[in-house]
Amino acid sequence: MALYADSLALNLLRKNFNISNDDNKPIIALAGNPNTGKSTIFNGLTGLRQHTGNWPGKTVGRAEGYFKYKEEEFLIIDLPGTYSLLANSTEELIARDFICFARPDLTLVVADATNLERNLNLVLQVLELSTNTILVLNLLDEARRKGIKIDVKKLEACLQVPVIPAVAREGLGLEEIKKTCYQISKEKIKIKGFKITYSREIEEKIEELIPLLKRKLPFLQKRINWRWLALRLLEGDKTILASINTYYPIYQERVNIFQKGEVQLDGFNQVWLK
Ligand SMILES: Nc1nc2c(ncn2[C@@H]2O[C@H](COP(=O)(O)OP(=O)(O)O)[C@@H](O)[C@H]2O)c(=O)[nH]1
Ligand SMILES: [Mg+2]
Repeated sequence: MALYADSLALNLLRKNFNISNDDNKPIIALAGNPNTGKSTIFNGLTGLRQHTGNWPGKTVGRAEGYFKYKEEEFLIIDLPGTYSLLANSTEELIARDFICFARPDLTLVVADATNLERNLNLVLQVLELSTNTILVLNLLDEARRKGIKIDVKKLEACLQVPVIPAVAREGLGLEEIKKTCYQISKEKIKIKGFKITYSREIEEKIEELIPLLKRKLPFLQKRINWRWLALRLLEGDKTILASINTYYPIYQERVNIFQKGEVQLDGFNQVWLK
């Protein structure tokens, strides 16, 4: 019963993102830096089974579609191309809020294999928010042409997520993407996901903050990654509280205690809490 109520609540919340998913298909978010081949992958997976429009209330384009593997059908949403999830632009805000609040079952992050170092920034940020992440290493033909060799197994071991090599323009890797989505959502294979450990000072603050957040914002239990939320607050990110207000409007009073500074988190974020 609780589970049923939870899925109803989640479906209701997902309507904010224009998602109708009353038949509870697994939802896949497609993230990545611009020009990594995200649209090529999206088109390759969905074919003609797609629909385009704008994100609600925004002039940013949005595409959603379906793909099937065996008997299972997946709903895939193409997020705006971004370099980070820090909510510094409308695109970043959309991508972050989608992963944080619409809670996709899986996030596929597409990375440009010719520029892995830069692309890993977003991969790590997505992983920090949700371990249900798969890395698609695209443009491998370009990488090969440039003499770049990537040890996929090693990368997989480091990040502790599935890494799928792809040349999307030639359709290579798409079958593996579908199969991996299926295995993870259907066979409930757990993705461990690399966890960044910060300096002792920051880790102590996180430890201190999490119980306080759980106490003050109990409605977010099982609905948010507490460690990630603590990190955002420690870095003084105001946009996350605004987004919680947007997606959980009936709890605004509780969120406001942080905004008004009634609850002191001290240290890093004193400045903006005042
Ligand atoms: N060489 C090569 N080009 C690709 C590959 N995947 C996509 N592209 C090309 O890269 C460009 C950007 O792709 P697009 O899907 O629009 O990227 P997006 O901005 O991430 O959506 C297009 O010209 C694609 O044809 C690939 O695996 N190899
Ligand atoms: Mg695109």
